[in-house]
Amino acid sequence: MTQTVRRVPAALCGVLALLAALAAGHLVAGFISVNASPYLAVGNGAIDLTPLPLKDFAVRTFGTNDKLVLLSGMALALVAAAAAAGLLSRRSPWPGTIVIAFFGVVGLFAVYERPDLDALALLAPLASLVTGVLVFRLAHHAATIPKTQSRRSFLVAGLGVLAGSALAGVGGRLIGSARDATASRAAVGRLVPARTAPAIPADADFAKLGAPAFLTPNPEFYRVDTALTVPQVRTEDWSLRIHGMVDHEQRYSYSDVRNRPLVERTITMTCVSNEVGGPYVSTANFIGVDLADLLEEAGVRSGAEQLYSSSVDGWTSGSPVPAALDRGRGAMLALGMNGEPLPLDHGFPARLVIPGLYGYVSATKWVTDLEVTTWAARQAYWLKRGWGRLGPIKTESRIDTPKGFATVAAGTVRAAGIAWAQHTGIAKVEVRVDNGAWQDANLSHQVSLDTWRMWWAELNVPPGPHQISARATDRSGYTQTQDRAGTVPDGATGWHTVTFTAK
Ligand SMILES: Nc1nc2c(c(=O)[nH]1)N[C@H]1C(S)=C(S)[C@@H](COP(=O)(O)O)O[C@H]1N2
Ligand SMILES: [Mo]
Repeated sequence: MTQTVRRVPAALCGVLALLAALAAGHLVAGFISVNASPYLAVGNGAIDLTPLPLKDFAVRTFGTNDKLVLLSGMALALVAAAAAAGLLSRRSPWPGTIVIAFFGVVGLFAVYERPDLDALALLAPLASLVTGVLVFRLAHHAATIPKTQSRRSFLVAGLGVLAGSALAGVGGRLIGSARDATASRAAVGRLVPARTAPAIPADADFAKLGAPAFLTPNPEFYRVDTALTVPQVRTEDWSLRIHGMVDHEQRYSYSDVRNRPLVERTITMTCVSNEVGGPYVSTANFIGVDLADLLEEAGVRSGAEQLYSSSVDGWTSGSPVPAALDRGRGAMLALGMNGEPLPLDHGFPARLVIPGLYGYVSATKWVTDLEVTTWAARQAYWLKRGWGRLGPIKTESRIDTPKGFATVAAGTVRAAGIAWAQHTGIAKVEVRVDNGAWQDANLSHQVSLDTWRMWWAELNVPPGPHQISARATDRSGYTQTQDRAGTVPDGATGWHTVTFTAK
């Protein structure tokens, strides 16, 4: 007759097995690719499966931290499930074994589903599965040894597993980071454009008055993507394929692209998930080549509608072919940003940038494949999940100063912020206090129609609680609507309003 395991050691058996399984998977993934780590693969799979409203909520609520929140939530859920698996196994090791093996299989599936990994990558979740089951059985066995020795042998086994897991986890991390793309990026050196962007004049921003700097430093540039771990692509492993409805399929290596005359353009990018007043808008000098040049070398056939681009991590985007070919718009295959090679999290070695379109339909990072096709033939990542097909950026404005719920001195209050209507241009920004009259703001120098414009104004504010609102008018004559719309399916609308107190 087998003996019943006490509750705490029973739960610990599950948790130890989990730790060992994750560590083993991470160690093996270190030799293949971080993305083969079953834990991360499950997280990435969860992102792709998350229903749209929840994902939009996560991006809005946690911003770039949504990934950390997801990983921590997963860790908590896994520990709870592992403890439960252990508790199910107080009499027989089998229920726990089955639960642990089931998690192992989920990990295998998640890695199998990743488009950027081959069969070899399955070794990582396989290592997790085998380790998890073995450690569970061993720990369970140690926990059932007759009372006198039980505590001690269980403790020894437990500490052994902990130490082994820590070593494996750290080892996986070290081995993995030796394989990442940092060194490859450093080897690229400075990218020198043959045609530089016009210098940004001193009156292009009102940074001293409380609006952002005109060019966003790379570390501050907003980041939005579905990648739980940043894809690691070395220039020597990268190539771009152009195929589909073209006359001559093309393939470019990194040096093929880099050795062409590079152009530089100042472009303001915006995310469709940006709420009114939100942070997902930034400006950089992008360095690269004209996308139209590459597409013309391939020879786009008539009837082509969609440029369907794929990232190395499987994310896809569909851009309208006319926008990609329009020389006046200046769509780019970008290699650099603000004088440097693209930062890893902004798409190194190469990404697309198409002025005037939200990032989800224009700005594929870690891009490796361009298929010229029709709208009917392919549905890109976010289109499948309910977002709009075309994604032109909406005319918007934001108040950066005063900050929400600030207290300021009553009297003359300075407000400052940004406005954007990429590829159309901003003509006017107006501000008002409460429901007072609209007043024209001072506008900064117009650098290009594809970039934001800064504004500032002085407002007369009596003591008390107040609101400031802003609205922009673009060069087509359109004034931002007051009607509030959420970000789904094609971008938020409404006036940004800031509540503050004057004393
Ligand atoms: N591979 C990949 N590229 C991507 C995305 C992504 O999830 N994966 N997100 C897009 C979206 S929604 C936006 S707004 C921009 C953001 O680019 P950034 O992170 O460099 O600011 O990248 C686009 N390119
Ligand atoms: Mo986006």
